[in-house]
Amino acid sequence: MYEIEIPKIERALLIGVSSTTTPKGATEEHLEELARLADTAGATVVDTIIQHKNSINPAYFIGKGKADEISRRVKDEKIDLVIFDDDLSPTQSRNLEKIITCKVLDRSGIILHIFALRARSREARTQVELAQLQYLLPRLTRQWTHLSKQYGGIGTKGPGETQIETDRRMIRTRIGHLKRVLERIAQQRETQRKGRNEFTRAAIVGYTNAGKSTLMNLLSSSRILVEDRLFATLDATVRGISLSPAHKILLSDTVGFIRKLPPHLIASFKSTLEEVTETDILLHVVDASSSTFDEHIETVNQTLETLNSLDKPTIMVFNKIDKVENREYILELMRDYPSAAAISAARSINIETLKETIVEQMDKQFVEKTLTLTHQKHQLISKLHAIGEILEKKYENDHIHIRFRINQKDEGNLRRLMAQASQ
Ligand SMILES: Nc1nc2c(ncn2[C@@H]2O[C@H](COP(=O)(O)OP(=O)(O)OP(=O)(O)O)[C@@H](O)[C@H]2O)c(=O)[nH]1
Ligand SMILES: [Mg+2]
Repeated sequence: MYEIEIPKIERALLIGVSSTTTPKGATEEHLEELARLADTAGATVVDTIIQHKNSINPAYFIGKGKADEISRRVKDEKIDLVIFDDDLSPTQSRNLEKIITCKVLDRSGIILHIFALRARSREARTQVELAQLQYLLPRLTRQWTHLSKQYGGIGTKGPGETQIETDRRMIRTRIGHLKRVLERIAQQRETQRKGRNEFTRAAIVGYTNAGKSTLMNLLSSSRILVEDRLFATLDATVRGISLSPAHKILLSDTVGFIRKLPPHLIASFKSTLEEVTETDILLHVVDASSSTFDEHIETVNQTLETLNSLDKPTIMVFNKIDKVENREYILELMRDYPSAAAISAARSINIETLKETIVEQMDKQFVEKTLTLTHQKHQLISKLHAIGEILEKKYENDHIHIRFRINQKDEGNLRRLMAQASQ
């Protein structure tokens, strides 16, 4: 698998830009998050630099003078890596790498690197490699060359071809191959999903590190990896849970979102993210103890919008309330989001309330039906129990009148059952 290399002793310098639209305070918060990303990737942050600039330099992103200053610091302070919080165009990265004589990465580059470090399953590894190669293709400079060795000498240099051209050609071939592999995996997933269609499905979504996997583990008694690091989860996990005899759901936990999640990643993680797009209910988990949680909500909503899932029935779940000292603040939150649940997944606080909220949401998706059966068909009742909740049974002469509730999704099952019974 191809990986963007980070040198062994990774001393990193972080660069952010503030402007009238992004004040210094906001840039500082973004850089704090970038420092966590750098730390997750294994680098040590030496310093952060903020430049105030209202217009972006198309050639260097920051001003040329600033780039020269960074270059001097890289030499003097033995920096191995310069990370920009904003995404650099391929031209900007190439120009900067000419001035700054160490590796230059942007936010997308570092996120891709973390995904590569964390990907375990074959699917996640394939998805990450595809996103990395698509990111790399337009940025290929001399320092990335000799990929041919990595791919076992397939397609060695043709006559008159430069090394960069050879590498580009090989990357394109590899991208084509990875896309085909992912298509096959997507088909398998689709088949698995078909078998689960009759259940109500809920997906836990939210900003990275919000506590999604902690909540999943609590609700389903699983042991998914929980870590105080970004992007602990890259694979989707699905578990069946029973909230009440009539309220069974399939719950999935999946990859977290972050500000400026690279579009290549969203595209290549399509099949994992389908756990989100194919769901009936979303549980949007928010770290209520974060000072920037509004921005997190906004980012998650924007990502859901790109996945065409913003209009799904959503339960807001404010997590980590054990870390919020100001009680008044939580009350205020609940006034702003009256149908939300305020919980602590780690301390198991208010989990029953959350379950009730999910049940209420499910009930909105249920329909009430009545049936009249002859006594001979009373064995149908036990089958009805399996797909719905019986609310009332009335015996009258040789008939039974039944009033029951059924998930709209199960109406197909009901029709099949009735057809069998009338044969
Ligand atoms: N204090 C406190 N910490 C929590 C709570 N819920 C989760 N955490 C901690 O927050 C960190 C992240 O939790 P995870 O469950 O891994 O978060 P996630 O949303 O799955 O994160 P990614 O998979 O990385 O996107 C861990 O250190 C958890 O122990 C909570 O209710 N209170
Ligand atoms: Mg997780």
